[in-house]
Amino acid sequence: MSQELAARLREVAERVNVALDALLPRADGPETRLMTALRYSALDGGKRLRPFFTIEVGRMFDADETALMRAAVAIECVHTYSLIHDDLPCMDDDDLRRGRPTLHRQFDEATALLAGDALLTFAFEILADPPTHRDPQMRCLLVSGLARAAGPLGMVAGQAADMEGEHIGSDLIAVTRMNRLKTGALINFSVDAGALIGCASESEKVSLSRYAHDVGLAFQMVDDLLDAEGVVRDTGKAVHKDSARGKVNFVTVLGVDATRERVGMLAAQAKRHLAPFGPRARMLADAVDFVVERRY
Ligand code: GRG
Repeated sequence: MSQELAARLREVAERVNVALDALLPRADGPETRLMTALRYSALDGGKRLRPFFTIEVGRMFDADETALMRAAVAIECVHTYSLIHDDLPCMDDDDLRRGRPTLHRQFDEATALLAGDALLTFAFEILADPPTHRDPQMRCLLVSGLARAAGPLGMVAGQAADMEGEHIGSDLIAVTRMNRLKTGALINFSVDAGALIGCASESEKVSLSRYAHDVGLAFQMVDDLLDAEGVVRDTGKAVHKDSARGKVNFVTVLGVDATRERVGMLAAQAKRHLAPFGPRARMLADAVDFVVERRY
């Protein structure tokens, strides 16, 4: 990873943590346990890759930093909710996330369910509130864009398809569709939100959305490679889960070598979509290498 990208990722992660800490509700009394749980999951690190995409894309168009940060925080709230719910016993039943006990392990199932619900709904409150953008139309576009990416025709549909793994079999098209929805839709929106807030032109939005499409797929393929070949010390979560549970993913369908080859092709293609932006998109191009080379 280039030193400049490492510094940018660090800067975004630090600023996202500060913004999340300031925005997440605090309460005394009976809700204290829920609020502590929210903070356990939302403030416990993670790469903050989706916020990075929103902020970095927006900065290419000199977009308002407050709008970018609030959108980035909302997207990270939805991402965190999805991880909390995905880890629950009724879904993937995982004990480890980001190198620590999963939320239901640290607290209890009901608290984890509520913390996920709270983060999901809070994301839309953040986007809809006037400080996000002076133009209500822009706030509406952000709300509906995130709802579409995360909802019944987006991430939730992908998760449902993932749970029906045996019906997907080893059909590469079905596996690709499932992952486009489960992981790709939110990554796409994180890029699209930056372009939207930055008032990018229609052709710029299309190029960036194509970039996000390819990065999202490559990201998931690398996730599957890490599940097959990674080590818990690096990933901070259990590995070899999919094969052990009979789940389909890119590696179970294509094998390690062909998956890696496709990651390389997608990475090259993603960078080509950045050509119209020239050196302005240098960090987005470097982020492709980070996605491909990551060990966690
Ligand atoms: C429960 C509705 C619902 C959806 C869950 C995203 C998801 C759908 C499940 C997560 C399972 C998973 C590991 C998917 C693979 C891709 C992915 C989202 C990995 C985690 O994202 P990172 O690596 O996580 O960006 P950090 O910890 O860095 O934030």
